[in-house]
Amino acid sequence: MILYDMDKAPNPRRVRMFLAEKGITVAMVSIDLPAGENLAPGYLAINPRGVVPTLVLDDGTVLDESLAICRYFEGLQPEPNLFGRTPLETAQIECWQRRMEFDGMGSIALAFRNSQPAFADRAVPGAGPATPQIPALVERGQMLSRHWLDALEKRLAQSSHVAGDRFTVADITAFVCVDFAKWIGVRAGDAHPALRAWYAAIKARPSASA
Ligand SMILES: N[C@@H](CCC(=O)N[C@@H](CS)C(=O)NCC(=O)O)C(=O)O
Repeated sequence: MILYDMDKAPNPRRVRMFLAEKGITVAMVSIDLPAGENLAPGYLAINPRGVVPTLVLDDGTVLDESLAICRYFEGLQPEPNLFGRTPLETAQIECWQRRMEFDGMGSIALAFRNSQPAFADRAVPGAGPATPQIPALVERGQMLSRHWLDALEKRLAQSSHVAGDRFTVADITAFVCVDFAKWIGVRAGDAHPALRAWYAAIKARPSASA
């Protein structure tokens, strides 16, 4: 199998971190997003959406969503468990994972994609229709990202990890988003002591540098 990757992009980083936590090694091919390699015919033949990460299995099956790829590996290798053991825990982890993805990643991406000159006419990632940037969405994305960061602080003041008392996929998404938020100038500060302590603990894990 081959994992199509890009070292600086947040979504592929989630998958690399997940694999590192599992101790799974996969052959990787790096796609040069700044050079537009994801929109070139060669890559579009693999993933017509033109996004990374993409996992191609040995039989040619394509998985092109970060969390779907992580779930596939969780099924192949259940330990260490990162998606939940009981119906309730699995549902709770799903809640927090989604909150990190939609409230965090979604808001940060809104500000990032609508502000960078490199994304003029490509405010939505991938090979979809031309999408002009809307400057007002930068401010909205930053405001929502700050709100997400404050909500994460409240959560981590009550809970050692994002979804409960142990490390899960929700921590991976949250950690990657905290780093991604720096790209739009949104950072944890003095008002986020619990978040900063959690961040330091996650950063100390070997998977954080995957
Ligand atoms: N929902 C997808 C999002 C994938 C995505 O947006 N990937 C970005 C990199 S983080 C990308 O491929 N961007 C291509 C572009 O900028 O056109 C996932 O979680 O895998």
